[in-house]
Amino acid sequence: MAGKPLVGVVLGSASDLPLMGGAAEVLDSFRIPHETIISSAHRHPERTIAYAKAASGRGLKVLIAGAGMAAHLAGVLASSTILPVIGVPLASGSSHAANGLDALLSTVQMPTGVPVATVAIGGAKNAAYLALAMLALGDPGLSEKLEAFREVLRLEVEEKSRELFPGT
Ligand code: RP5
Repeated sequence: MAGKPLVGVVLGSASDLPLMGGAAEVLDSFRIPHETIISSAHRHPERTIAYAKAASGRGLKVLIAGAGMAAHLAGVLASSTILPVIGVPLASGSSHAANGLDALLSTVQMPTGVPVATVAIGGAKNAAYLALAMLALGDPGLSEKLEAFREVLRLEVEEKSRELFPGT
């Protein structure tokens, strides 16, 4: 999406891309400029910290971090910026033994004062919707679009109920 990015999506590895594509998809559908980079809390902590430190000055408003296994990416980003950081735990990597529970706990269990807003395992789309809700606080146009989107969800529920259970 063209324009100065407002949302930075950080992937712990190129192997996370297929699991995180939903975030860009949602941001694109609301025409929110965003960028994606690959970094790593463990393989390249310096790059991760430098990205987080520069983020606010570059105009980014929210960071989304997707990582699997011992997923400290979102936490390391949060250590180095006061921008809101949304963590997406992923069921990824060479070991599927924990099905993403390892990443969930690594992402969500942050020390007091340095929060990571953690979504569900594989919740890339919801990370983007949460980022949109944050951006909408200062953007009435986006706020209206989100309201309209929620109305579509409500109508879909009613429609599905009518279709499967006539008269409801
Ligand atoms: C994590 O380890 C990454 O976020 C990825 O989910 C997982 C495996 O990475 P690769 O070995 O596929 O690069 O740091």
